Amino acid sequence: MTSSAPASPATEPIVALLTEARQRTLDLIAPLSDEDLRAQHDALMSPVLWDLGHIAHFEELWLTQNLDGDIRFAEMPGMYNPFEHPRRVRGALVYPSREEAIALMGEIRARVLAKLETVDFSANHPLRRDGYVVRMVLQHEYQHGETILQTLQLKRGEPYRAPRRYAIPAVTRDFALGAMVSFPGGPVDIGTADRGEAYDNERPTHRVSLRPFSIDAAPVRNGEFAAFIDDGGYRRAEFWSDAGRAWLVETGAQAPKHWYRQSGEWHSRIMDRDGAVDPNRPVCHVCYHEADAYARWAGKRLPTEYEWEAAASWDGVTGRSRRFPWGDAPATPARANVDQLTFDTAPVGAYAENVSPLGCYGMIGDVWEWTSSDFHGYPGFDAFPYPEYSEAFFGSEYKVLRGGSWATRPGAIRNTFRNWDYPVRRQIFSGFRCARDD
Ligand code: AVJ
Ligand code: FE
Repeated sequence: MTSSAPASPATEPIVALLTEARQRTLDLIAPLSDEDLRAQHDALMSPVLWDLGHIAHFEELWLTQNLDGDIRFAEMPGMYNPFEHPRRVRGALVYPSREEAIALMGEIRARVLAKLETVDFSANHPLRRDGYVVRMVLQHEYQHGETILQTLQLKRGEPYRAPRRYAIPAVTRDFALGAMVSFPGGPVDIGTADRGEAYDNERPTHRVSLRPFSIDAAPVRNGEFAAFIDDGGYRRAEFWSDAGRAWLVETGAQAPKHWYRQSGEWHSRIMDRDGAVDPNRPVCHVCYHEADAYARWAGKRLPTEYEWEAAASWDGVTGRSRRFPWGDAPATPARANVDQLTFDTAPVGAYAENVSPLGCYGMIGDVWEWTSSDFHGYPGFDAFPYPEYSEAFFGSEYKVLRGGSWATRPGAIRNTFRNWDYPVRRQIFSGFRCARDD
């Protein structure tokens, strides 16, 4: 291959971000055998080779084919189109070898980098302006990294062994069990007008008026959740909604996913680490119904996504919303338990900066938090740049989750970010905190 011209000053940071995103993807899969990459480990998850091919083809679609002119496809045709091939059938597709998959990712990337040399990101084009489309592709790779980690937690055979780890800081702040903070009610700005990185479902900013409420100062912890179980939480119908009871009957669940009893103690396996659950870490791998039942047991309820966002972002002193609980500075592994490489939740209070103006700890990182809200477009929602990212999923069958998890990359989380899943799902790194009316 002939060497290309050096990147222009405008594309240099973008190239560095793309390179870093790819390095992380390759680091995550490095410990996996060829069989691990090809297998469908769970009906809910794709073979990792599917994610790899999909990452590459999505990038090719948006950063070569759709970069100028009309958008020809929203998702690429062929085996890596998620709508043509739903997850449960992806195990039956014919995949390239690991070497071929990685080579294809590299070939597409080389073409993308060559193309980016010629792109004018200052142009008044909604896809290119401020580099939006590149950040969309970056976030897509970040999100599939979290998806791959969900698969690895579920993987068959030998547990996944992490390639390297970030250390979790020591706990320096104490949050009393069950402590709540009060929001006085009144108008708050929800969502964002940002067009540089936000998804369409985060826009537009809109002012809502909230009634006074209290919200847990920390996510619900394993020790608290164990108390719910010990109190017959999974057996007492009064705590469960109709749909929750149906889920209980169907699954026979008695504890969060990956928990098991050993000599009278709760243990869990997180990747390749097996041991007693830490009572001070946020509970993880619970579905919406479990969160909802716990809240009822505790005499509380789940927050709406507006309440959640107000508690994470609203600065009553300045009367404006922050991008992150600590301010507008980006998420980093020092500020919050994000970026995958802790490979676990962290004890509450380990990230001293990770507190919102209202006094809520850990709203970014550790676990996605279930809210009581269905996933809908905000008033004035405008699908951009493709309806298959958000709009295709609007409706009452999905619940919104907020705040990202330990497995979320910093570039793919902020106070306004909205995730969604079915209320029965617990393959995601999901927990919750409770609220109540004041
Ligand atoms: C936002 C996490 C629900 O994984 O289905 C990845 C992200 N969209 N590729 C998903 C996504 C297209 C999406 N979630
Ligand atoms: Fe995707």
